[in-house]
Amino acid sequence: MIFHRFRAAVLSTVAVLAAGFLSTAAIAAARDYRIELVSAQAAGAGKTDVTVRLIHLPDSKPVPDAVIFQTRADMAPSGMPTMTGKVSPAAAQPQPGTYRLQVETGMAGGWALSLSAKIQGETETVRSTVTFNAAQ
Ligand SMILES: [Cu+2]
Repeated sequence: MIFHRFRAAVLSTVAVLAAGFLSTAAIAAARDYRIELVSAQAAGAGKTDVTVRLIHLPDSKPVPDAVIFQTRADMAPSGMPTMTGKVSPAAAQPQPGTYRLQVETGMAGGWALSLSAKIQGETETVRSTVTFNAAQ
């Protein structure tokens, strides 16, 4: 984490020197993270519990206490991008670094879940999309 802050400070100095570097610096921070699918399990009729893991790539460690604040689920992988499902936090949360959301998957098939995560100590929002299969 100390290395992380040091590098962020270097990047903001560069940004002050040349405003054009600002967006590049922001993208570099978000790219240090990956959101990956852990599991997609049926959770009653028309509902799927989707568990994802947030990874800090430089040390491959799961990141706890992130805030998932923007979500969207749709059937784009099945050729139905306008068919959406409501997303809410699942009642029971898994171990730190993993996050579980419940998606109202009214239809079986391939779904895409887009997430935005706010990570402590990072100014840049991490955005990612995972795909999963919903059973009926
Ligand atoms: Cu559909």
